[in-house]
Amino acid sequence: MGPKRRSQRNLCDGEDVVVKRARIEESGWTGVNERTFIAVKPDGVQRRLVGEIVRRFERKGFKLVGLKLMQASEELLREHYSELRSKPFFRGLIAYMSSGPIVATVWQGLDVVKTARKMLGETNPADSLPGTVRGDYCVEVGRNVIHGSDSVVSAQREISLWFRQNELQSWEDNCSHWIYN
Ligand code: D4T
Repeated sequence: MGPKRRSQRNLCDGEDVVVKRARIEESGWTGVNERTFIAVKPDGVQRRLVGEIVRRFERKGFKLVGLKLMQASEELLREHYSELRSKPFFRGLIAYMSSGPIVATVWQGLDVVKTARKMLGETNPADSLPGTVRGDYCVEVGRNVIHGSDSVVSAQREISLWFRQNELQSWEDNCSHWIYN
């Protein structure tokens, strides 16, 4: 398969079809329109942490624009973690991430990428402060409950990988003037 065709494929449901991927509009992803990809990993779903994690992002003031419970294919996960493919933990990571359903979400707001990473904590839960998701709810790096994009560019790539364009909602936030001045 040539690179062009591959880049047009949507891997989020394993279908080998050309579909509209979530559109990346550089100018629309700045300021209060910045978006990030947050996923509750299989251990987070099994341990009933979905509600708690969504609650934290809602209460912070971020806007939910995409959410779905899904079984990620190995192909999608290999693409998502492609930068880590040479790491010794890669196979185990793919097995863990495909071991059960994931809750994939997209959140929008000012500095949401950076802030979400702080709310998640460090990759290794032992380095994560109490009050962060990983600091409060997990112990080991290989079961660290949650994923969050590490940059705006990664967020754009990940959102377009995991979501179709019509799965992301634009909705009027009636309390935005209580969150932003
Ligand atoms: P993710 O991408 O899951 O949010 O994690 P981070 O962004 O915080 O960290 P990462 O990309 O370096 O690691 C991805 C994923 O691999 C697992 N992992 C990581 C692991 O099992 N063993 C390891 O030694 C490391 C470094 C955990 C997260």
